[in-house]
Amino acid sequence: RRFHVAVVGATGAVGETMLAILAERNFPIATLSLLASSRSAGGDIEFDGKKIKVQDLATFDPNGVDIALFSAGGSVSKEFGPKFAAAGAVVIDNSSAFRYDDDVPLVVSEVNPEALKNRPRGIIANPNCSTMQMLVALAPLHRQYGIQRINVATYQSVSGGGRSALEELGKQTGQLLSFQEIDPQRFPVQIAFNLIPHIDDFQDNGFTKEEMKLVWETRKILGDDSILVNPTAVRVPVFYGHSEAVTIETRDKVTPDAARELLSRSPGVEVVDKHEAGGYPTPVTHASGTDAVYVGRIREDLSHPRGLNLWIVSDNIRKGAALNAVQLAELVAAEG
Ligand code: A2P
Ligand code: 11C
Repeated sequence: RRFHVAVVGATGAVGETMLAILAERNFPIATLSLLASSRSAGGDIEFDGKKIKVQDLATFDPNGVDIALFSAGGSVSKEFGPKFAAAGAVVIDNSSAFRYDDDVPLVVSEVNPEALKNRPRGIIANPNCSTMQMLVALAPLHRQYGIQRINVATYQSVSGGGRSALEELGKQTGQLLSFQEIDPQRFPVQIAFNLIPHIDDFQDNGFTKEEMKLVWETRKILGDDSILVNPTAVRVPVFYGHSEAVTIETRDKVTPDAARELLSRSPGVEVVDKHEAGGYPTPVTHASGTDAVYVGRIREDLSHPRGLNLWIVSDNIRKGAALNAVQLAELVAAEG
């Protein structure tokens, strides 16, 4: 069977990668509707060698759509996601609009694929990129050794902020290298040659929403509200690929060798962990433009008898967003 697929936010950084991945993986498409705002409606996007016109989401009739991939921001998802679902589509939503609703499954394809079958509202939520890559690597360790606590500091690339954020890093870098003034718009302060410990809105508890997503989403996806997560989320001047320095404390001791062995046979994970120059993953040398979650720098926590350190790197636009959304669409398609 082939499906009528709609991509909402098709002109965005995630949307364009959803299209590339649908084509790469030969998703069984009967018809493809590309939707965005009225600003880009009427333009052409190439898909699998053919030009397709972008349509205005506001005036599009969702009847007949089987699977809709949404990545146009939370407010667009809140308004249009339920309308597409009511018209009969399965909505796979990349925004944070529905992730924490009890009747919306939150699914990482390698971790809890069975959860997507229970979707009373016809909506499946795609996790945030930083949680996604962390759990592809940590879920196998959790199943075998019981993770009790996670300390994580993220190093998140600007592409997480969409096309305008990519442009701002490029522009500021050029301006600063030619001794010009910069004028931060998309980030609160200078991002080129800088680090910003602030992603998404501040919460009452002093954490940012990006940090709290790591807490809320980890518990929901692993189905274990007892897991303690202590996050710090930092934006770094990298274009593509998020990195994470993670320390886990487990119920049962896991040695670095056992962790390397388990992770090297876990789906979606690649271990890159040689103790030599370049023997570890980085966003540029490994992650950018690829599908795996790379894990390196696996070593014992010197300060805790059941602690383990890991360095986890992945392309936030691919596994962190577009690829997982397409993998969820493949699971839905397999239902028939
Ligand atoms: P558009 O190109 O018409 O603005 P990014 O995350 O890279 O900034 O991309 C955001 C995506 O969401 C784009 O495809 C953008 O379309 C789309 N989008 C933003 N606002 C709306 C809206 N109100 N209706 C439909 N699509 C929207
Ligand atoms: C970032 N993680 O790197 C964000 C982008 O909740 O889907 C995705 C935000 C989300 O800026």
